[in-house]
Amino acid sequence: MPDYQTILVEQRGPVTLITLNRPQALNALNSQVLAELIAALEAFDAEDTQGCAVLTGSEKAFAAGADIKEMQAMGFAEMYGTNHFGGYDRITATRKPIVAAVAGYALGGGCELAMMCDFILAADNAKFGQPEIKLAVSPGMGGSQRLARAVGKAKAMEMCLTGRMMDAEEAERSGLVSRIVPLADLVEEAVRTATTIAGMAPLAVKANKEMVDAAYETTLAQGIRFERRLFHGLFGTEDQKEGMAAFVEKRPGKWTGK
Ligand code: CO8
Repeated sequence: MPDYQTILVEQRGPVTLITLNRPQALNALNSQVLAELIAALEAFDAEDTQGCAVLTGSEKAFAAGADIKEMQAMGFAEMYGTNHFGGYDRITATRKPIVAAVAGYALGGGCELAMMCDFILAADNAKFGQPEIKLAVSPGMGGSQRLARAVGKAKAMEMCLTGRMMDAEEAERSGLVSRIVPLADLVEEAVRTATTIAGMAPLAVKANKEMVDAAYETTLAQGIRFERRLFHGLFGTEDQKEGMAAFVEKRPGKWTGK
């Protein structure tokens, strides 16, 4: 395992658990965190023994945003010229699923990072917000777009314009998170959920992720056509034959990933 400074990475069976680890800055996301996160996720995506990742932070903060101290002095030329934080697109390019396990603050870039994952499990103390407006800026890593798609325009607009935080209950009610879990169980429950996903046929996992994601990118008719083509395509896999035979023979399937 490479020697990361700002994240911890461990393999729990088929699940890669990545923990943001800058407690002194409430896991604020700086360039080093981004570089290490991308490296860890690319390694995870390429490792055949790993089927699903969990991304988490601490009990107090998943991540309190992009690192304000790092950005403070930057000007337009540096931001635009280096496409600052454009590298986060590489996180959503991960083909295997990533579950965000969010406890405490998920603010600004932290909320945006959680929303880049495939779904969010929230601890009962989780708080989500896009408070960038209080710094006289705006979301810059997809927050205005993903939050609006997740919770609708009214809540997204209010949160972006006022910086108001949403607690776990409201986040679940609004569709931002899939479920609320007691804080003490959060990481174990996320790893359990990720283990379930990792136990599915790998090509079907990738196809399911890709088609749900397509719902955000296409019209309904295009999305349905895309789903049907992928569904048809899965009938060309060995695992489809095995999965259906296993059902008929009343036994668990054994996947080859082919
Ligand atoms: N960046 C840098 N340091 C931070 C950040 C941050 N986002 N958040 C907290 N810290 C640091 C604090 O400065 C403090 O450090 P120190 O002890 O050296 O003073 C330490 O973490 C602990 O923080 P607090 O003392 O403030 O802890 P509290 O429990 O009192 O408050 C809060 C917790 C409410 C979370 C508070 O820390 C806070 O409001 N943080 C900032 C939240 C915020 O504004 N986030 C948005 C940042 S901007 C952003 O994310 C833009 C994303 C898009 C970028 C795209 C670029 C292209």
